[in-house]
Amino acid sequence: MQYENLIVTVEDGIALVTVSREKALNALNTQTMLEFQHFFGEDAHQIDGLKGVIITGAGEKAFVAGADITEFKDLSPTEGMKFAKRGQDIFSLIEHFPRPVVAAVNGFALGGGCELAMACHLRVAGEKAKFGQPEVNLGLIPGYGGTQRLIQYVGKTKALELLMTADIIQADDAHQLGLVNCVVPSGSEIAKAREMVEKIASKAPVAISKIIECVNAYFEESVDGFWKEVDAFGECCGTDDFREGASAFTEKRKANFQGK
Ligand code: CO8
Repeated sequence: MQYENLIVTVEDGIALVTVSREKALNALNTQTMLEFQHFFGEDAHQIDGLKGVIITGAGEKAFVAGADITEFKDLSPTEGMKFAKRGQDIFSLIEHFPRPVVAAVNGFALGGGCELAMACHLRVAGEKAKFGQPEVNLGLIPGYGGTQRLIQYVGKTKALELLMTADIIQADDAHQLGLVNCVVPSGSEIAKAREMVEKIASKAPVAISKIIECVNAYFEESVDGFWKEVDAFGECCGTDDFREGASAFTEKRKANFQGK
């Protein structure tokens, strides 16, 4: 697909996806959302030897400052539901992607931008990053999963506070709350995200994809996470990588995983 608002580059098996609408602080308009859908639904699955994906925002000011407010100010209730459902489905593609997806948060991550970061498996924040769900300022609530994911990371007490006050918090506070994995000097977010993806890529790929499935299962009402784990454990036992990992351990050498 020809992307207009996403810049996608692949280097050493790591895809870097940059949301590139700097003049609108990388706000997520419909085109950008459809591009995410295409990337995580199709294109990313075609990249040979993909180790993981890093998502960031163009420029120094914003990761993503939210959904594009100019696009949804006249939505009817039915249109609003469609908008929100489509966004949730797209972010779910990210959450269920079988390789690690890391948000390199380089500035404002507000509203849909914070929701995008939360749909990723890991979050690296630059020290100038700022997080918040300011939708109530607009007479709205988060629609791309924010009410459901924020609570998973920070717990009910803090989630209700952030969602109802619309407070914008600094990177260090986000780290203390468990919303981000680490805080790094501004400008080194992508380098740190790469380091994390490389580390994960040295492990058995099937096992990594099963970890993602099982952890997601904890939050899915219709799935018994413990059974999911039993099934996934069994599947891992059937992989060449399991035999390789176990042999490497006994032979005191580094495992050479093939993802099979
Ligand atoms: N949408 C569209 N344009 C935006 C957005 C946005 N979310 N955020 C910033 N911009 C634009 C501004 O309009 C401005 O454009 P212009 O230069 O043409 O006037 C440009 O980006 C620069 O922004 P500012 O001049 O405002 O920059 P400041 O440094 O003064 O302020 C802020 C930065 C604090 C980030 C400020 O821009 C701001 O508050 N932005 C809006 C943040 C926000 O409310 N985000 C949540 C949006 S709602 C949402 O995400 C809901 C998600 C679920 C949707 C479900 C579908 C129905």
